[in-house]
Amino acid sequence: MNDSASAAFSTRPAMLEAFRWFGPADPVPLAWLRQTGATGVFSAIHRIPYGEVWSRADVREHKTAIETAGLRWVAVESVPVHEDIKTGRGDLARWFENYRATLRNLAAEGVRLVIYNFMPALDWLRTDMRHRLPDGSECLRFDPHRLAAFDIHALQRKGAEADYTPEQIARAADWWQTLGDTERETFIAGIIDVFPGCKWGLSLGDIRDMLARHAHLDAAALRANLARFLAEVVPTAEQIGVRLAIHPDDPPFPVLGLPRIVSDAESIAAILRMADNPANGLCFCTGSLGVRTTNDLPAMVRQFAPRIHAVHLRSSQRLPDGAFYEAGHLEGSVDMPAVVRELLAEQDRRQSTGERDWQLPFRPDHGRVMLDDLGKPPGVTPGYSCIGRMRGLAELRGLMAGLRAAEKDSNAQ
Ligand code: DNO
Repeated sequence: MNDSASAAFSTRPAMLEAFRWFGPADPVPLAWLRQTGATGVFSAIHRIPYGEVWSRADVREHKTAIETAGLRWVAVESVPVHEDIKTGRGDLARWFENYRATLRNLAAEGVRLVIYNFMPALDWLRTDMRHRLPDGSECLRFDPHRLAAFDIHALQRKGAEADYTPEQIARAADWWQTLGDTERETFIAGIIDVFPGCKWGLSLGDIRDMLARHAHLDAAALRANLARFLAEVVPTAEQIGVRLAIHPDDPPFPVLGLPRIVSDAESIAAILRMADNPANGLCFCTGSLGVRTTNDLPAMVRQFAPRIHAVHLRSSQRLPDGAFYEAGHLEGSVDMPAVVRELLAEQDRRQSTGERDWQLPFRPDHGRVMLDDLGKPPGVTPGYSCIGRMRGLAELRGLMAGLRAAEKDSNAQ
């Protein structure tokens, strides 16, 4: 084989491996991330309150910490969207201008990929942060009847019953009865600690207030508020070379009476049309989208390919009663090889057309608590233990290497 022929058959690059880092308070330090073999970091400056500007100095400091550890800040996850923008009430002009200012400061420091979500009030939600699997490891799990127990018995939301089936309501009541006071407290805290990246110490009263602020909001109104946000920030993003990537709803259906608008191919297509511009893109999260039986993930990658800017790889096992738990990265209900094959095809397209930043960054999303991490919680952030995510990364790395090797073999034939 001559040199040019061997170049044609050489293995093409895998996607860019990244790990999430919650900042200096993360119990998994940057030095460990480096040892996983990942080269990129998805990270945010969590200490800055939602809506406030990230100054250039803040950005530089965060970036320097990552680079000093030998890693690269490939995606901001997330620049949070202030709640007023989602509800459409309040000092919107200020929040839009702050968001644009943050994007400008990030771009000025060379950070040009920004993930965000548009889930009202709550980020992701599970009903069990420590579900024990038969092999002794632990994972995150969602059970509709437990959410019903939270909603009806703990939160006592008016009209909550209407959102559940009679079976779920009965199961919720039975299950709630089995819990003692301490168990109830632990269960409630697990749900309302909103976002494990930043513990806000919220109370049930705070959640009631948050929900009340969204009471007037249906899916159409929330969608209109997202369209307004995009109209306000996408032109700036485009001008300064920043790509925005919306994260899907997790779980991908309404919870606690709150609308969800980023859950399937149709809703995502509508969002991408709101500003038909590459700066308005998607964070493709297989874990979130894979919970909905009707979502055909490989087809969705093909449909949205050029607009996918960041990727979360993880799989959930769906159960017949609507529950799901977070399975191994190559197990569960997601056809991971098929999804990754499509993503690699898109990356190849970008590389061959000479696009800047052609390599698609992904992170192994969530991971089990296993081995030496068992018993460490609450020190370990739910979903973000080191060893479980590293297992996921290793499996995904192997999957990509295998797919690339198979391509090489078929090219050679
Ligand atoms: C959960 C994450 C989400 C995600 C945000 C993006 O582990 O995937 O919290 O970071 O929704 O804004």
